Amino acid sequence: MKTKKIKKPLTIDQKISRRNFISFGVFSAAALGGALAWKWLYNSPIETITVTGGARKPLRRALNKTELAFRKVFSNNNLVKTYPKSMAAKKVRVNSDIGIEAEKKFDITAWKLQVKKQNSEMLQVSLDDLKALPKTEIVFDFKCVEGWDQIQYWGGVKFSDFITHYKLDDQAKLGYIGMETPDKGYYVGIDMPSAMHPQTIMAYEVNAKPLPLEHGAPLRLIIPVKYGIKNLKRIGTITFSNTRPPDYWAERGYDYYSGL
Ligand SMILES: Nc1nc2c(c(=O)[nH]1)N[C@H]1C(S)=C(S)[C@@H](COP(=O)(O)O)O[C@H]1N2
Ligand SMILES: [Mo]
Repeated sequence: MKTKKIKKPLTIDQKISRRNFISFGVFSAAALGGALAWKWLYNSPIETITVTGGARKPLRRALNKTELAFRKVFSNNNLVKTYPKSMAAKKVRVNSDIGIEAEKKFDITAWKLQVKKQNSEMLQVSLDDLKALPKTEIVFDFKCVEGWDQIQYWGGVKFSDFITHYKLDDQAKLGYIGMETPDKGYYVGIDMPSAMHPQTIMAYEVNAKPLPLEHGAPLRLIIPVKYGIKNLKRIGTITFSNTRPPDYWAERGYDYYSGL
């Protein structure tokens, strides 16, 4: 007769050491996995600096995938939260001044908005022309990637109204707009759906008064669906294209899309 081998029950101490052994194994495997993943990322190539720059290629791929996912659900029916005027900051924060530095000469009276169509036709629009269009006002929470936000009150011409008025609808069928300061020191690229969002305005007022120079006089972009970096101060030129226009901060590694 065959005798069945009877498993001896483990003692408490044996159970504990067995569990320790297993958890140590799991921990080591996880740690090794993490280390290998890190090494893989660390050794992965850095993207070529074009309109975006500085990130490891896999990370940029992840950012671009995220952008595509967000753009699929982005809708111009979704509005950013707005606030009563009474909640707007009286002292509006000034952040940075790239392309609008105070020591640089700028003749505000000579300024005209340069609109460059894709067929390289040029349109020149004065501030008075823009002020003659319906005014749109917005009070919203302005957010900077550097970690501050402030409820602010801006007024100007809705970008989509501007497009309609100047019969630029064919240009608005392209994928992007580019904007740059008159001195070309600061520039942004913006996907067309965000530019055409009903809360996107080209502002010439803050707190119901003409824009001060440090906030981008005579005209600046206010695009509540994006972080502050895309809200270009002192618009010189607007361009239209199907490829991503150059973008100051994207070239320095920030997310091109920079949506909220
Ligand atoms: N021309 C120009 N526009 C700019 C910037 C800049 O440095 N130069 N900084 C951007 C950033 S990072 C932010 S947060 C906002 C700040 O706008 P504000 O100075 O009116 O608060 O402007 C954006 N537009
Ligand atoms: Mo910012």
